Amino acid sequence: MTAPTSEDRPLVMGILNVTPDSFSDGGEWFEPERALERGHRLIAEGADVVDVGGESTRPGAVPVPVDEELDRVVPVVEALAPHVRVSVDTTKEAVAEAAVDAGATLINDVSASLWAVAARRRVGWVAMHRRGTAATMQHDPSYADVVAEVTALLVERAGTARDAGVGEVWIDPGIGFGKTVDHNLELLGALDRLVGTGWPVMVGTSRKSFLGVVAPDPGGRPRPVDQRLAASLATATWAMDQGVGMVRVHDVAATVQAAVLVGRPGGARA
Ligand code: HH2
Repeated sequence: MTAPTSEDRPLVMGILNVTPDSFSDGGEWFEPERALERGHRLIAEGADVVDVGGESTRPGAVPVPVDEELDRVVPVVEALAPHVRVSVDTTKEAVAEAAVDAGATLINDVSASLWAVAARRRVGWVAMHRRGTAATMQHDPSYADVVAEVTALLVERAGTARDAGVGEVWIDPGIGFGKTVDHNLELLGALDRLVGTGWPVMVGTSRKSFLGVVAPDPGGRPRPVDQRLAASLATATWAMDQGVGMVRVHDVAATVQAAVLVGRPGGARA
């Protein structure tokens, strides 16, 4: 299974949320002009892929009707695709199809269910693990063995996708999607097992709430979302050092620096 990897470093996917309600930057890039500005900024900072999403996946997020999601996503994909590789962050087949028509070449699928679209359209596919939906996923998630269960599901889906003809498959443990703080830490601690499956691995920890809990402020309070850069960078660096091929982040410039260091010949991974 081949996936594009930079010769010298892991890939950095920059997040572009064209939503009014994403957990860390909801509303900031919602206007089309602002979204494009943001997209070009991510490119200038060195993003290898820009991930365009029109529906927040945060716990409790309100579902977005398909027409609304298309209106948010398609013009932005179309405008950015000539300049950078674009992925579409969606769970809807119609949105994935339209985004591919508009130039996206990777479907970032938090439901791990759209492999048939990727096969038909000859584009890449990210299979992310989640438990339940945005409405239910943080209702007391439990696993007998989170690492084994997540790995088994992802390997099964990746194999199905490959058998269906998808040539580029990524697997992603879905940090924060139906997982407690401890589950997230266990999964991060066992990234080598995911990498060991042989499938290219992608991870997204950027600004997620568990970071604020694990690395609180000096008074012991969970850090708010605008104070999670250091922890985001630390976890992205850890993931890349474990052999993860792509990290999904808000703070591209800083993460590219980390990726260069980790991936540098003679660097941490050599
Ligand atoms: N995390 C989010 C969204 N999409 N896709 C993958 N493959 N992996 C992730 O960890 C992942 C993802 C959540 O982050 P964000 O897009 O910043 O927030 P929201 O879903 O609220 O828009």
